[in-house]
Amino acid sequence: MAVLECVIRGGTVVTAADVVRCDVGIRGGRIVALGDELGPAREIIDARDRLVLPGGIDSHVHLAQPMGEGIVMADDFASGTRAAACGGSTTVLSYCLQAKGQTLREALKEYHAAAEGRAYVDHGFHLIVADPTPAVVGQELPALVRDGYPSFKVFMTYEGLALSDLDILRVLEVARESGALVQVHAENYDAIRFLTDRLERRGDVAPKFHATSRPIPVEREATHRAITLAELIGVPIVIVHVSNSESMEEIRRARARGLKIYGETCPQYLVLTEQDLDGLGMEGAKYVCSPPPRDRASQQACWEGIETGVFDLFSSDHCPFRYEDARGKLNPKARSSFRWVPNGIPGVETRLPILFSEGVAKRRIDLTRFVALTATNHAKLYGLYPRKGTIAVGSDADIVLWDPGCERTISQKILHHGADYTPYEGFRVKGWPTLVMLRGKTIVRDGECLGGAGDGAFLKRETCDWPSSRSSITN
Ligand code: DUC
Ligand code: ZN
Ligand code: ZN
Repeated sequence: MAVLECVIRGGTVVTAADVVRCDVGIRGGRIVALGDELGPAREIIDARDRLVLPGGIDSHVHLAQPMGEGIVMADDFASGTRAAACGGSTTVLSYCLQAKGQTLREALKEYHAAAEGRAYVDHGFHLIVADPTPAVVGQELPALVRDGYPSFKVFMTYEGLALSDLDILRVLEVARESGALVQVHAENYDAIRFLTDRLERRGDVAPKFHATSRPIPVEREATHRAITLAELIGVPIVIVHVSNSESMEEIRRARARGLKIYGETCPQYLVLTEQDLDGLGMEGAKYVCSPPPRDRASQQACWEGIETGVFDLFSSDHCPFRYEDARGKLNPKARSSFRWVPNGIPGVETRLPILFSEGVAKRRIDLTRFVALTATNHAKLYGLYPRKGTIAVGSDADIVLWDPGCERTISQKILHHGADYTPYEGFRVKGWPTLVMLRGKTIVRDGECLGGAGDGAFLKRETCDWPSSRSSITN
């Protein structure tokens, strides 16, 4: 057998199924051997006292997305994927937002141009269907699924983005016929508009009223409706960024009826609350995202969803804006109403440390579940498995050495994203990535980014057979 390029020696290898002490042999960017005392190799990496994890997959990331009206996202493909790498994620699935009047192919051309030569980690695109003309839905979408884009996102809220139920049904039907998976942003647009208008009339315009304008029933109703539409068509969907127990209950009830409904939650729903939006002056704008963080009871419910399998996916919903910036959170109109504060917070670099620390170190979940939630299930649902999301012979050598005892305080000073703040400033975590490898190349070592813009490749993804029950993907 030809000499190995690299052996990761003596670590504890974790997959969604097992925790095994063994070496990992790498050649040509792939894992080619798992076993004891592998070698010889050109490079030996000592992994004693380290967990050896599949590279994280963050399937919900917004990068370089045009926001309109003088607002600019804080991360382009370079800074956003560099931050992903430093936080232990080796694949991101980002969004390609169709503008009104634009075809999806035109939109994709722009996003590919933005990513080309800039990405530090591997990446793919979900297609946000914002202008569902008959040609887009009937011709473009099925062709794009075949071309490697087998996932769409539809919005039930936002000016210029919200689709009618009729249009959502049309998109869901194409998904069923083509094998694509549809993500749904479930919030009731008319209810938010009504509540926002009423709050503004009363002069309740501070950032904290963002949460008041989108209470739990707004999310629960839309979740129920999205599931009903999926049930009518007979197609699986993912309810993304779920924030509370009532929406989770809709997912549970749907599954009890035999539907394939997948659930995603995010760090902000585990460790932030509505109180964070109630800071001095405009400080609360730093936490404005949708759905908004809720209360302690909702945090607890989301933890139960992580533990019991309501959630299959743990993603960041990284959607960064600078705070001290007229093109970000503090744009000229933001002080006049929360309505104008851009929605979204950074989180791609802190996703894994927060879940590991709060979940694994505090014994809420075990290591296999951590890997399923942060890597394997993303690969399985979005057409990347087994190339990505696991440590197995034949898989890409996307590997993270994780120090489970390393204690860090999350701070803007140590992060690599393009935002000028982190909503998790001062948050103490236990567990941090010490080495990150992308297809056999070390791109991060001891906090230093060694990778380069252009290391990351575009991933053409496949359609997949949906697991027949959630338990088959979530272990
Ligand atoms: N939805 C997202 O998925 N991300 C940011 C903002 C939003 O509403
Ligand atoms: Zn959304
Ligand atoms: Zn998002």
